[in-house]
Amino acid sequence: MYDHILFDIADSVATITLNRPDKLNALTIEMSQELVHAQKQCARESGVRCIVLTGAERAFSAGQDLQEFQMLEGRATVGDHLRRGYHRVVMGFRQLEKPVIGKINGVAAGAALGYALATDLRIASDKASFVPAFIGIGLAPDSGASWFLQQLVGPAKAFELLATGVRLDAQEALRLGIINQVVAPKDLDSTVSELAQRLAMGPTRGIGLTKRVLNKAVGHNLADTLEYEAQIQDIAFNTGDHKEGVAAFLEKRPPQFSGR
Ligand code: T3D
Repeated sequence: MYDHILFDIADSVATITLNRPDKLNALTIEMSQELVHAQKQCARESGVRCIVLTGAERAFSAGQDLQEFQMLEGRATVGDHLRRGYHRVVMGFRQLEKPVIGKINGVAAGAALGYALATDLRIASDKASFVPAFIGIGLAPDSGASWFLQQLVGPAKAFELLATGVRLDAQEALRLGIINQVVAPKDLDSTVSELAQRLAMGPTRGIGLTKRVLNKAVGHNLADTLEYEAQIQDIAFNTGDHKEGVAAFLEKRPPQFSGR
């Protein structure tokens, strides 16, 4: 069905794999289109309750395919290229009201660093690395890398990383708060799979609304956020999973969340 990604749904978890391993899964226009298509399917299908984003073989992704990039010259502005492709993918992950795990199996560079940071939490192999590669080719950050990094590490560190393009190993990324966990390569599949299953069995609407409120809180003051939280809680309060959670607590049994 797709040429540049793999897409698989099993046990309520959708796995999207960036799949151009001979080019370190470098990003193309076609890959962006396929990612947007897959994101829409994940949003639409109630049977999908968690999404995992990863790369095939040794890399997560080397960012924009620089050969394709050269061919684009003169055809569209870079800004339009970003708007049509990367922006839709990044916003797609942020607006998907289901948990998205970044399974960072290898290097994540340039725009692919933006994709990794657009996930909700990141589990990395200790072979993974993070390269804000934009500056290496004389570009400024895009794909949300400036926004995400500044949120995660603060402005001074974000500037240092983006202006030097330094390659961070997984342990350093963990220390800086860029990722959630580092595991041995042999444990990456099982760690992510267990987490994905746990999230997929959770109250999906409540998790989605949590994501919505966190997205909104950035850039708003406390008073506005309190009001928005109240509006969101009205929605969460009316879900079946909320009723089930309360009933299970009172009946002293584990909850059976349905995602509704
Ligand atoms: O509108 C727009 O699109 C602008 C948006 C731009 C967003 C961006 O993503 S800008 C950043 C683009 N990416 C880069 O500049 C990264 C370039 N690659 C690297 O710096 C390194 O390859 C890595 C740090 C990612 C990995 O290093 P390493 O040592 O593990 O692998 P390698 O030996 O450098 O690369 C392996 C092969 O992949 C090699 O090909 P070969 O020699 O085996 O035939 C290399 O040329 C190829 N490759 C790596 N990155 C890319 C790539 N081919 C095309 N595009 C790439 N980005």
